[in-house]
Amino acid sequence: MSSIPTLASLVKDGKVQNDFIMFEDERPKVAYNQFSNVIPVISLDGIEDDTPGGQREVIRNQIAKACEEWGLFQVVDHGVDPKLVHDMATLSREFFALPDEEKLRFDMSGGKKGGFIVSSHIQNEVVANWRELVTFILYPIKERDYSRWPDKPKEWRAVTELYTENMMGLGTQLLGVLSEAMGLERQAMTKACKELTQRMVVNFYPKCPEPSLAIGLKRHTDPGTITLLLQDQVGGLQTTKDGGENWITVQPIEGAFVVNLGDHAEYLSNGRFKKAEHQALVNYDHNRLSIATFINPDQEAIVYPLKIEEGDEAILEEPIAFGEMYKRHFVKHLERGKAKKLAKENKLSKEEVEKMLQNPVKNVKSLQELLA
Ligand SMILES: O=C(O)CCC(=O)C(=O)O
Ligand SMILES: [Fe+2]
Repeated sequence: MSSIPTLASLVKDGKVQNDFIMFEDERPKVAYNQFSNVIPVISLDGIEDDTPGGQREVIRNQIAKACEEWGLFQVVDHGVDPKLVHDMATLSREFFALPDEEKLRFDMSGGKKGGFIVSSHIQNEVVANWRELVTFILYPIKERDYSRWPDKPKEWRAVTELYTENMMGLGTQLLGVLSEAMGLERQAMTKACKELTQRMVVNFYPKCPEPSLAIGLKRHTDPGTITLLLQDQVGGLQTTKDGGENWITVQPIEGAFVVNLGDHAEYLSNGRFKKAEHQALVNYDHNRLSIATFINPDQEAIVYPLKIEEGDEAILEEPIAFGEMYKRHFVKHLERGKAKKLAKENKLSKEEVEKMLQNPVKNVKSLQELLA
C-alpha cells in the first residue's frame, strides 16, 4: 500500500478508496464508543507484597482469571509516571500533525525495519487499514536504529527512550505474575523468551469519512508474548472471545494500559491463557492515537508449553523457533485476506475457503519479503 501517500490527502474526497472497503461480514457491528465494562480493570497497587494471602496473590488471581477468559485486561496504579505517559502521547500526536513530506522522510516501504507508513508494515494486505503508523525496534538496544526514529518533535527520542524502559519494566513484572500463576518461578516466561525484545507501533487513525465501511486495524492477534497498549479517550479498540461473533469495545481509562496476550503466551501456557483477538475501529468525528508496545521473545527462542495441566495435551505438535512462528503468523494473516477476497469474487466456495484457512502455510517466504 506504499503507493498511497498519506491518509490526510485522501480525506478530502469524502469517500474512501476501494482499497479500504472491508468485506461485508467484517464491517464494524458495535460502535466505536459503545463501551463495555466486562474487561477487568486491575490495580497493581501492592504487587510487591508477596506475603501469603497478600496483595500479590490477589492481583495474580485477578490477572490469571482475565487471561483465562479474555487474554486482555487493563492495569491501573502501574507505577509509570503519568507525565511520561502524557508526554509520549502528546509528542506522538505532534509527529502525525507534521506535513506529509516530513513524515515521509521516514518512509519505511521497501523492506526497511522501521519508520513511517500508511495502512500497514505488512506487505500485500488485501484490504488496507485506515491508519498511519510509526514503528521501530527498541530492544535489544544494539538493534535500535535511530535513523528510523522521528527526529521531530525534538523531545521525541528522549521521551521514547524513557517510556520504552518503563514498558520493559511493566512487561517483565506482568510476565512474572503470569509465570507464578502457572505455578512456576517468577522468571519462567522471560527465560523462555531467551532475551526479551521490544518493538513499538504508534498508530494514528485519522477521522474517516466512511467509518462503517473501513477499519483502522483489521482483526488480528499479536504474534508475541504480551502487548502494552496506551489508547486515548476516543475509543475504538474492540476484542472478541468467540471468533468474531460478538465484539466488545474496551472502555478507555485515562492513564491505564490495556494488556493483551499474544500467540506466544498462549503457547507457553498451553492454551490456558488466551491470545486476544482484537481490532481497531475508526470514526467520523475524531482522530485517534494508540501506542502499542510489543514484548516478544528472541527470534531463536524455542516455543513450547511451559506447563501442561494434567489430562491436557500439548497444543503444539513440536517445538518451533519463535522466528518461524512469527513468519507463519503473518503468512496465515495474509492468506486469510486472500481467501476472503476470492470468496467475495465467488471463485471459492465456503468449504474451499475453510480448507485454505486451515492449511495456509505453504511456500513460507522470508520475513523480510513479508514486510512492506
Ligand atoms: O489501536 C488499537 O487500539 C489497537 C492497536 C493494535 O492492536 C496493534 O497495533 O497491534
Ligand atoms: Fe494488536
